[in-house]
Amino acid sequence: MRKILITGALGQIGSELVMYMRNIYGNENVIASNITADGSKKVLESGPFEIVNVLNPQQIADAVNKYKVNTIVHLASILSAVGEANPVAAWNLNMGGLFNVLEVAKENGCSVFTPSSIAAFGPSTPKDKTPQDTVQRPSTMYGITKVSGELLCDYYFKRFNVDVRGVRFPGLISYETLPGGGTTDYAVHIYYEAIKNKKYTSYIKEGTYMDMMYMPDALEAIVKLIEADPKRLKHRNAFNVTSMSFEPEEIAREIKKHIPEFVMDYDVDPIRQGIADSWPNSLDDSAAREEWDWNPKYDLAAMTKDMLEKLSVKLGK
Ligand code: AKB
Repeated sequence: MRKILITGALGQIGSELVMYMRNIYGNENVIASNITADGSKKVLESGPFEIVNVLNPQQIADAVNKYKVNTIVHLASILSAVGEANPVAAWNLNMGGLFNVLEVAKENGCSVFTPSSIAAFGPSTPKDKTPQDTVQRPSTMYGITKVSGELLCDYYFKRFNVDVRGVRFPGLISYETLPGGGTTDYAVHIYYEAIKNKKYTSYIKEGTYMDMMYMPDALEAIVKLIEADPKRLKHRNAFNVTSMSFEPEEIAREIKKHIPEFVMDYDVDPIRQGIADSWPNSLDDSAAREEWDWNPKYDLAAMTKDMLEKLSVKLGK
């Protein structure tokens, strides 16, 4: 039976992953942890919760020992835009946290899942249908921590046989918890503003394509890869995964089908635009499809319909 510790459990992915995993593995077998107890009541009240600062290895080890954890899902991380505003904090948290998790996993025989990102690619990477194995020279601190993290995960598997798995997530779109300072966040904010004010000012320029994914597909990807037959995995870490690639005009057009009065204009943020310009337009995720049957369900139209329905209820509109 899996006993799973999730770090960063009150963040955008964590707050949904905890509930998704509790449903599959049982409430008592999924231990949520976070640096503060500030966030989703559902997560805090439906099963075990521990305060864990991933920069404190003893706190990770204590939670692992207390609950006899055998699987760690490590999500605590600083995203791209916040990382550019504070590169030192991004390096310290993203590298220090991952290192501590891998060490605790090695000492306690745990397997690990941790996400990388499309940010692990850079301006010299092929932009369209970016291959699984290609040039990785990112130009952001967040991206540098993601490539370094991919290498560190490979190292712990090859050197210490720690079963570390992961995907390169694109921008994740969800309605439960807001993302915390990424470049792709516009594709979440646009839905909130469409419902609240019927207008949105995009900080990302027209014509900028980035990969995106709806949260239900992301949650399924995590569990599918954790449960995948290791004999089939040639890559193990840092699988390209994607569901859709669009630019701001396309998401606005899709929203207009449901809210005809919706209008969008632009006030481009040079920092986040620069980050977006350094990332791929679209990924080739065939390795994930071949090795563990990755097969997302939501495209832009299906996601937009669901997001608008769910958010209207949440925002009481
Ligand atoms: C970000 O925009 O920083 C994240 C990511 C793509 O990793 N959403």
